[in-house]
Amino acid sequence: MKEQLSKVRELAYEALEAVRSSQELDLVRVKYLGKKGELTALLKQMGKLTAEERPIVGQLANEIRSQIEQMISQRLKALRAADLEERLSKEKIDVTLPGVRHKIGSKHPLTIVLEEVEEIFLGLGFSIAEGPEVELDYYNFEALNIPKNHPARDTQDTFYISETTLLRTQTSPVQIRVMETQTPPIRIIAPGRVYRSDAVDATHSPLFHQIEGLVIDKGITMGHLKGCLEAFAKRLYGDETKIRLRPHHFPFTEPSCEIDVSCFRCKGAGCGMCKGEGWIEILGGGMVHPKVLKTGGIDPEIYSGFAFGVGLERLTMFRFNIDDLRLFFENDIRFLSQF
Ligand code: 2NM
Repeated sequence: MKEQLSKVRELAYEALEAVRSSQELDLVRVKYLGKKGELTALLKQMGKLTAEERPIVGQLANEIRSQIEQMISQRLKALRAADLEERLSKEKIDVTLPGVRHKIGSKHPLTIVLEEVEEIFLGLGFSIAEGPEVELDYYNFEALNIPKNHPARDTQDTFYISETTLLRTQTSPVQIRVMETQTPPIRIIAPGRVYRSDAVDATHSPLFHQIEGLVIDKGITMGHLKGCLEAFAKRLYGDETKIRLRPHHFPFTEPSCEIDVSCFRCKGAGCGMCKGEGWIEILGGGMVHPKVLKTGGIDPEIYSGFAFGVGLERLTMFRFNIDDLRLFFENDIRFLSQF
């Protein structure tokens, strides 16, 4: 029996020497020390021994058990150390390797110019107003002195949602909503998406962006309109920029005008960008029609105001020398990544 015990120890030691992982080690532990293990099996045969032999063999068995256990914990330590060593050598990082470059996006050109325009008007004391893109016929047309049967209301030009609602064709309805809820002095710009039922080409899109402005106070004149838009044009296109006003017609302003800026490329001499004119039309404006003021709840006998509108796509095309409006909406990364 003593020899058998020594043999078990010898075999256990050999097996433990051979293990290469903690899982293998566990299997060996169970095989020799487990409930159905070799050592336990031997101890079950102790009944066959004499009374003198039993304590001696029992002590030996206990010694062997603790020797095997000690060996197991030694092996476990060694395996863990080897494990750590291997992980450390594998996970070594070479700080001289080039890094992984994260691609970050850039602002859309329309956003860049919109933010510039907003900054300019905020600097001139304006606030920014917003309103719904799905708008009532009343705010989009009626309140702006565009009565039923006016050509601007043609279903060819406007996306109607129902008899009374539509996609706004301009941001002027925002101005009416502001007139209804605020008392003068009013100084706001209303930037945002507008919709027209147009076919897509290099200069048309059913969705585009407008920035409209409104100033209402006592004693506001066309002179204020000109001074304000001249300051805007100079900040956007440079200090040498000039503007000129040409008579025009809008239903919601009287008098009305179109506003040209001197060509920032040729400084007025005439070039491809201004089609030889020296001037580029970018804005429309005028004095808010007394009927429109009244509809907005403002007394035209006490107050007057000017309003203007500008197309963001057109501004941006001149700003970055872009010749096709479709580029703004196609989301081609080769175009967008240039900004
Ligand atoms: C333009 C041209 C002229 C305009 C008028 C108004 C309102 F609501 F006050 F009457 N808002 N915007 C206006 C006037 C817009 O865009 C070319």
